[in-house]
Amino acid sequence: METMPGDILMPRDITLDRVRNIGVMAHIDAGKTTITERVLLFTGRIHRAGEVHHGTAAMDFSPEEQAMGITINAAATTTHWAVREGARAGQRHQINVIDTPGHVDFTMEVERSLRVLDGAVAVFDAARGVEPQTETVWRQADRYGVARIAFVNKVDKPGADLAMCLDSMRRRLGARPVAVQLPLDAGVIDLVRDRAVTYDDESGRTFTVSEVPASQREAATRAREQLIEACAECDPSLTDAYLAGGSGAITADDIERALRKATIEGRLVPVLCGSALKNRGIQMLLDAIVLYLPSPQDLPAVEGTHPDTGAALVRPPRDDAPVCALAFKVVSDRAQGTLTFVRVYAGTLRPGMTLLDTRRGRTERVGRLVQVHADERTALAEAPAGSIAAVLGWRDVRTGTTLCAVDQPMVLAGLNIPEPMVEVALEARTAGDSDRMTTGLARLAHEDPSLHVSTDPESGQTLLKGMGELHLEIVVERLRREHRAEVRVGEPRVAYRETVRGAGEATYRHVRQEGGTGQFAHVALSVEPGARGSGLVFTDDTVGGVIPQGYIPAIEKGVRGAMERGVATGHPMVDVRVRLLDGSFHKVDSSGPAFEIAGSRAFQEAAKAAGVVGLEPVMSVEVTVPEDFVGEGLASVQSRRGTVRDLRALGPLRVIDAAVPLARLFGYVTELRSRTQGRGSAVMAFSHYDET
Ligand SMILES: Nc1nc2c(ncn2[C@@H]2O[C@H](COP(=O)(O)OP(=O)(O)OP(=O)(O)O)[C@@H](O)[C@H]2O)c(=O)[nH]1
Ligand SMILES: [Mg+2]
Repeated sequence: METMPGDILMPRDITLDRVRNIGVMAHIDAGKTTITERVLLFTGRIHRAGEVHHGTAAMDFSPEEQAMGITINAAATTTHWAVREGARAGQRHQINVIDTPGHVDFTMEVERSLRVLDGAVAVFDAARGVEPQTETVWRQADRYGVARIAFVNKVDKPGADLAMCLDSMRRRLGARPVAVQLPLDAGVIDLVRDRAVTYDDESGRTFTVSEVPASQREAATRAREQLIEACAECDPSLTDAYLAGGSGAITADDIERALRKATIEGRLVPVLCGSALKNRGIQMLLDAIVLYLPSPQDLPAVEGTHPDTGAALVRPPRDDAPVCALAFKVVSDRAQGTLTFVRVYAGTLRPGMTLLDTRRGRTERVGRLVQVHADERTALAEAPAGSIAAVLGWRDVRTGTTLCAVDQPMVLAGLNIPEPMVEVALEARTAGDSDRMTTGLARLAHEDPSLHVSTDPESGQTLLKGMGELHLEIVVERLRREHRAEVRVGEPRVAYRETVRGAGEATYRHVRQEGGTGQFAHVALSVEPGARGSGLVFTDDTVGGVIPQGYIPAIEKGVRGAMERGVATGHPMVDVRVRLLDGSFHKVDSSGPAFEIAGSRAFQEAAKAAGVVGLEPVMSVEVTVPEDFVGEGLASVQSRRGTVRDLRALGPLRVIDAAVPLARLFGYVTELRSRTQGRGSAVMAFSHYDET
């Protein structure tokens, strides 16, 4: 659905300090989509909240999401909110929200969202606290410096425990959480304003403010002291007032100001609580998004480099600056064409404008510009600095590409692409299916950089690599539904890789003399292990121009190609540092291709000298079983080469934290259920690569 002119949004009707670009992130099932749905409801963006478990949530709009009741794609929306009291009372703020998936297989969606967002709401299940994928998304947010507030959801559930949640955030995330609310039966205690907020009915639309009930007075006073102390510690301007007059000398506005600063600096995480399903706590969550999370203006000017010179550049988030935007998501739809989501860091995007695609060195025209709400689009006259918008019709712009003013080029850091961990072989049913499979896969891989398509050199089969079984299943389903390609799918296998164990050196001379033309390239290089996840780090340490600069990229290309093919196990090699040490060239016979061959061969020999080891993904698995089934739970982990790291009680349940190789996890959940009469459950997240 698309609303056309007439609805064109007015340019910059909201100043930059009133914009919030936020994500909702958590472990699977914490309630992110339910919260986002309520946010839309209480801000008047939608008039009836859909439920995830009925397949009617606006944000989970794809047929696969509706059928499975989980989020697969990061979905964007925009809404508005004004806080009712305090220093910002009555100011209309624009909140751009991205609801992210929690399932480990869709970690790419979280990665790309956090890359462009300024703040996030981290959601916790009140009865579970930090879960394995919470740790992953928390680290992703750390990596991109995204400020966070926490929402402890599902306080209506038996076993809900705010103190346990705070404690697990401290222990497992190394975070510094500070409660700004305590749960009540039908509402919360607002610690900032020291009062109770109780909802009038189930709809959650209206609530009554009253004194903190006597039974909670002591707990509320203690929690409020802790909140004020935490604020005073982070804000020197409050410290003096606090030391002189105690907490009585600190006003609600003081607390809000100090908390905002501490949250933006990443020193504190304000913690709210509520129940999205029961419509509790959403208005105060919206207030907290406005009050504590940063606007684009609160962040440092965006940093990048000049594409040709590599010189460092910064650009302020101003509407009149030269445009600089990052493409972070591509969605292709057969009916509607390609939609490219961009975060505008500087300048103003307008339809008709020509921008430079810094990856391809080509220009792209901005055709139609839209604001996206789930699967609806509204035409935009412009997208100013700090906004998130989408461009229709770019076919070749890839995720992670910087688009900028043609005469003021600037490249931003791209995004981290997770390594695929599982692969399957695909076989098209008919020749027609084969063609449709090829085009379909190309489109799907263009949307999703965590999906890799290749051809097995031996069998000629199409290999599909991705983050997990579910990820690949969804791709096959979309091939069938969107691209009408029927395929047979092989058994899932782990995508192994290799790396070097130690350091090694090698020299290779590539010399050919055939007829009149010769080939000459001579390369000496060293390899050593690199940090996990670093891929290839290549440096040129040669001196005195022994190899002309123009041949260095060819050597690196040769090394990269050899890594992709693998040196010893046939699996791709990762995480090595390569230094080019020495070499020589011939004025006539040397060429790029000759140096590429020499680079590749020298690398293979150096890697063999260093010692090659296989690597396999290991997952953190959290197994939850009733107390009587602890033995079965432990046995299920041990029988799959797992290591138990921790065993703890969670009310009447026992939680086993284990590390288990992914290769041994296919079919695990089904086995666990049958061993525990259906009462055990397991969730997992990527942990690390281990030697095979
Ligand atoms: N009891 C209770 N259940 C809730 C609450 N919020 C959400 N749920 C339920 O929890 C389930 C998961 O909710 P979702 O909103 O889909 O969770 P999510 O975090 O978006 O999950 P993914 O996107 O798949 O990672 C649904 O059945 C919700 O109805 C709550 O406050 N209390
Ligand atoms: Mg969801």
